[in-house]
Amino acid sequence: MSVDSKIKERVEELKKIIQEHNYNYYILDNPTIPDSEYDRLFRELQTVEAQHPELKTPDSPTQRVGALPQTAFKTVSHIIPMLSLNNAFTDEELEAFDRRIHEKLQSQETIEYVCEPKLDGLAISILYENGILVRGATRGDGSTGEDITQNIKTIKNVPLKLRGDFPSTLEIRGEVFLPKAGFNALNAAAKKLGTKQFANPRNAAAGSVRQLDSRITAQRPLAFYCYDIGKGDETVSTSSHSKDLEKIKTWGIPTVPLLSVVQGYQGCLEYYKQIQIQRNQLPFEIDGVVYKVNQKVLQEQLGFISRAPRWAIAHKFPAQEELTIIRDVEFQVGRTGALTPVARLEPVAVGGVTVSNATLHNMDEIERKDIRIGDTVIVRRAGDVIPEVMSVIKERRPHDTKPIVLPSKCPVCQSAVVRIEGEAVARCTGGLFCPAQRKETIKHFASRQAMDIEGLGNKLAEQLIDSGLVQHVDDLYKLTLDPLANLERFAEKSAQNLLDALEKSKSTTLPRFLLALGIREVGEATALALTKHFTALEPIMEASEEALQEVPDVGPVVAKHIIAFFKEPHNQRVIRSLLDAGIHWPAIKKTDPSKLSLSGEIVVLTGTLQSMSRDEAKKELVALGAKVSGSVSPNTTLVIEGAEAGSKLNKAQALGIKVIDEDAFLKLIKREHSL
Ligand code: I6G
Repeated sequence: MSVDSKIKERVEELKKIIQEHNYNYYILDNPTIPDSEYDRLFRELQTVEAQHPELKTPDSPTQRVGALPQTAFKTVSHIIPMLSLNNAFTDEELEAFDRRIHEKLQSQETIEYVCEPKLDGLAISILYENGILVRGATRGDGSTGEDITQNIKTIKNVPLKLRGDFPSTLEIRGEVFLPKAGFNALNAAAKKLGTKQFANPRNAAAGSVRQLDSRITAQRPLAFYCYDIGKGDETVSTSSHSKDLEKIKTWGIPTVPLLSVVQGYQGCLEYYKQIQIQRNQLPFEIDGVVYKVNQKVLQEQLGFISRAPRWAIAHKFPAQEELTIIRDVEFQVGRTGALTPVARLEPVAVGGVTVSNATLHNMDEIERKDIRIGDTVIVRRAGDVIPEVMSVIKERRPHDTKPIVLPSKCPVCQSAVVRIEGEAVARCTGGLFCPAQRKETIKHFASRQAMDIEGLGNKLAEQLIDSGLVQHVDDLYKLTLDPLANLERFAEKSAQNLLDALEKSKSTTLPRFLLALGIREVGEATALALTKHFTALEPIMEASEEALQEVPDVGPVVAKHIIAFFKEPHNQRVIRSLLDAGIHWPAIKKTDPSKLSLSGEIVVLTGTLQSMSRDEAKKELVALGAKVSGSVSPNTTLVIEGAEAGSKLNKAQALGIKVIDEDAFLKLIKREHSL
C-alpha cells in the first residue's frame, strides 16, 4: 500500500472510531474510553487533516470547531413548513383538547398520547443527505429560516454522519438548548471577564446559535434533542410517533428524554404532575410538556388548524417570570451582618403566588443590571428559590427613576457599614450589638437542621430579642415560664411547649451543634466533615489553620473563619454556657476509612436521580468511600439506577452487577450522616 493510501485509511479509521465514541457518549450515555484517550485520537485526526487538507470531509468530527465568520445568514426555505404548537394553560384546556380530538375522530375510544418535556430552547431543522449533515436552519417564520449550518455542526451531540439504516434524505426537527450547568458556567465566565451575562438559558442558546462567527458558537456548551421527523423518504415513517422516535435513535440522533406513552388525558395529567415535581432537578430548563396523539393514522385524520397540528398540544407550566415595577429598595441585615438589597415591588402573580419582594443580591448586581427605583423589571420565581429581579425593561424607564444607594449606616443599629475591597457584600459592623444580627442568629440556632427547637420560628425569635428576654443563644436555656407567658399572643401552654422543646433540643449531635453556632461558611457538609475528622469539639476549637485545612471541604477562607470564631472570647463564653446548660451529644468514634459503607466499591450512576444532581450524587458516593466510574465494566461492583436508566443498566444486569435504586441509595447516605 502506498503512503498516501495508508494515510487515507488511517483517517477513515480515526473518523469511524471517534464517531463510535461520540455515539457511546452522547446517545448511549455509556463512554467506553477515558477522555484522555478520546482527546489523543481527536488530536491525531486533526494533525493528519492539517497535513493533508484534501482528506478533510464535511462529516469529519474535527469539523465542529467552527468556520470563518460570515457577514449574514443565508435564507432557507423549509421543505415542509415548521409549525408551531397550540398551548394549554389549565387542566380544563387540556380536557377540551382531548374532547375536540374525540369529536373530530367521531370516536369514544381512549386516545394514546406520547408525552415529552418541552425544552426551553430554540426549534431548528437539520437536513441529512445520504447520511451527511448538509444543512441546519432556524424555524424563522415557519416557511423560511436562517441557514445556521456552521453553528449546528459545532453542537457536540448532533451527529455529522448518521449510522445504521438511514434514509437517503432525512430532515429532522428538534430543540437546541443550553443545559443549566453550561449556562451557569457561561455566566460565571462572563462575570469573571466583566462581560454581559445572559438573562436565561433560552436567550443564551438563541444568542449562541445565531452567531455569525461559528468559532464562538463552538465554545458554547449547546445540546440538541430531536422531537420529530420533518421529511424523509417513504422508508422513514412508522405507524406511531413513539416508534418514529425509536427509529431516529438508531440513526444516532439524540431524542428528548423522559418520554412516556400514556392513555387518555388523565394519563397526560399524571405525567404533567410527575414532570413538574422533577423540573428543578432536571439538567435543562423546560417550560411545560408536549402531548401528541401517538397513532399516525389518527394524526392524519386530525390534520392541522391554521399553523398548528390538531393532534399535539403544549401544556405550559405557570409562568415563572412576570413584569412589575420597583417601588422602593430596603436593606435587610443578615446573621453575619451582610446587607441585602430587597426590592419592594408592585405586587404581581408569578406562577400562582403573589410576589411583593425580590432580592437584588448586592450592589454589584444592581450596577450590573442597571436597576433604579421606578424601573419596570422582570421578576422570576422558580421553585422554592427566593424571587429575584432578572433585568430591567429599559424602554419603559420613566424620567424620574431614583438610584439605589448603599446606606453608610446599618438601617437597624446605626453602626457603620463597610464594604471590603473586592467583596460584593457590604456588612454592618455592629456584630452582636445589632438586634437584626442577633435575631438572625437565634433563628439559625433554632432551625430544623441545627438545634431543631420546635415552635421557635421567625416571629418568636423576633419577639424574644425585642422583649429583651434573650440577647444571645445561651439565654434561650435560661428562659422561665412566667416572663414567656407574658409575651404577646403567648399563653402558659405555648410557653411550656417552648420550654419542653428547648429541653429536648439539649440532646443533639456534634454536627448540628457546630452548624448552630453560625460560624461563617460552615454549613451542614462542613460541620459533618469537621466532626468526622476531629471527632470532638475541643480539638476543633483549638485546631490550627493547617490542621483545619486537612479536612475535606475546608479551604483557607473557611479555616480563617473557624479560627476567628473560636478566638473570640464572647463566643467561648456562649459555648461554655450552652454546655453548662446541659447540651450534649453522643461520643464519636473515629471512622476508619476502610469501614465506610461503600469503601472499595466501584460505583456507576445511570439515569436521572430525583433528589439530587449527578454531581451531588458523586460527592455523596465519594464521602461513602466509593470510587465513581462513568461506565460499566467487569470491575464495577455497584450500579445506582435513576429514572429512565439506559444501556448502562442493561450492561450491569448482563454482567450480574448489583443494582440499587434511588431509595436504597438515600438510605445509605442517611445512615452515614446519622452521627
Ligand atoms: O416546539 C416544539 C417543541 C416540542 C414542537 C414539538 C415538540 O415536541 C416535543 N412538536 C411539534 C410537532 C412542533 N413543535 C410543531
